[in-house]
Amino acid sequence: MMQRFTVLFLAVSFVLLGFVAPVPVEAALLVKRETNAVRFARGLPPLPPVRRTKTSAAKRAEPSQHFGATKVAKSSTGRLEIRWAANGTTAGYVANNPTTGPIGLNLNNDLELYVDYSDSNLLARDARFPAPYYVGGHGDSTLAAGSSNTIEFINVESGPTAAIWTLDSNTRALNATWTNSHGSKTQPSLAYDPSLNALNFTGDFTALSNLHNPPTQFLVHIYLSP
Ligand SMILES: *[C@@H]1O[C@H](CO)[C@@H](O)[C@H](O)[C@H]1NC(C)=O
Ligand SMILES: *[C@@H]1O[C@H](CO)[C@@H](O)[C@H](O)[C@H]1NC(C)=O
Ligand SMILES: CC(=O)N[C@H]1CO[C@H](CO)[C@@H](O)[C@@H]1O
Repeated sequence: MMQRFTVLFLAVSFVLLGFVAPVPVEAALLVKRETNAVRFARGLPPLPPVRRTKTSAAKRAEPSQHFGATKVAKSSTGRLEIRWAANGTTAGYVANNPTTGPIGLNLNNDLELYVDYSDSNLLARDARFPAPYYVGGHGDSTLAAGSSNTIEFINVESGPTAAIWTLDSNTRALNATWTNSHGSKTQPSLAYDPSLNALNFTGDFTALSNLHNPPTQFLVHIYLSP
């Protein structure tokens, strides 16, 4: 019924336009306008407006899970990519180094470490260094706002100093939650010291970087990359 009507309607439109072709834009607009008029006559609401810009279409295509809480991945595998917070470019990948383990980046043609992420843990695959094989934090210092204290980013036994990670399934960012020995929790930042090629957690990156002028520590973010 509707189809037949549309065909008829198109025919009428062409007659009205006097078969002057090609006039695709006007024809389309006319059909659209008249169609809404017809819809009104039949007691229907107007058709939704045409989306004209690429931007609005792109915005609609974005997954709605960006809003609200982080979408957490259950398990995944990848390399540990370190990006400079200052500009988002890759500083390097955590190394699978036979002597220093995973404390630094693969600067000297070291192999990159692959890890399995699950249950808040990062477990090294094919580690070339001796056990332990989880990637986490080691140290007795208390991490807190206002304190330059650090905890080493290093290979650890399974347990509370290993099960600290959350993987954002959208951005692939790994976020740590560190529990201090007296029980307080903090979401530490990661600092990279290029001169030591070492990563450390800190509760207050500003306090840590203020220790040296010029600073020796750089704020970085860690991602699980394919
Ligand atoms: C990004 O920032 C880091 C740290 O400040 C710097 O060493 C590096 O050169 C920067 N890279 C680019 C491409 O700007
Ligand atoms: C997780 O880490 C990323 C990059 O380090 C950061 O941008 C993001 O805000 C963090 N998310 C949460 C929930 O802390
Ligand atoms: C500032 C700081 O605490 N740096 C430490 C980071 O971690 C390495 C090894 O993992 C230590 O040697 C540094 O002293």
